[in-house]
Amino acid sequence: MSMFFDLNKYFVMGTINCIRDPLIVLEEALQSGITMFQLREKGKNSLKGDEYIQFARQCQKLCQIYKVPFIINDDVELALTLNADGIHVGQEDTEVEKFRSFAKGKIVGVSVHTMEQLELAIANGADYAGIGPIYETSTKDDARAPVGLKLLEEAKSQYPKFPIVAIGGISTENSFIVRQTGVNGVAVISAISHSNTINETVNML
Ligand code: 3NM
Repeated sequence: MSMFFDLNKYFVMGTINCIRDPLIVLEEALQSGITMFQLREKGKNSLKGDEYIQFARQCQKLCQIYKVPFIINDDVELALTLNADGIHVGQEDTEVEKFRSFAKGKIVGVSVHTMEQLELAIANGADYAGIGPIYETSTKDDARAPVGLKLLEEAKSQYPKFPIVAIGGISTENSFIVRQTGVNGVAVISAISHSNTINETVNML
């Protein structure tokens, strides 16, 4: 059993996604009521080495103050070093079982893009799945073609009790229709990290 988590408003971010100071962005998001945070420090100009680790520690400290689960994308080693609340992995980083065996009680999330991948993630012991991209997104360089709302509906009808979060191109304008599929929450990068009125944005998601 992993710790309690709530996918409702899941903020995903790395330093390169932010126009303002990323720690200020994160704190405003936490104050505004995000229910989960994932550090996704990826891409050109992202922090490396010690700077990355120090930044991760600062994010973790903020999440602890607001009692919001701190999840690390991809980096199993850092997640274990920092004793993060969980890890999120993609289809390429098949570390689910590995992390699971090292870290009982941690949250394990997996990105999936098809029903087959969802089935496998559940069989491998994932705690939740991220399904996407729902809409076009320019945030992820290697994003696939949008899967649309259909896959969310199918996932929820086949596995009604399995926690699912939608990701990719979700905004304050479309989150209502995404939620109508019955998903447990929406995950966003740019909707929050590019917002100048984070409180309003988080409320509207
Ligand atoms: N994963 P935005 S789409 C990180 O399809 C990520 O698994 C995706 O950024 C997937 O909210 C995506 O700015 C990018 O569209 C989400």
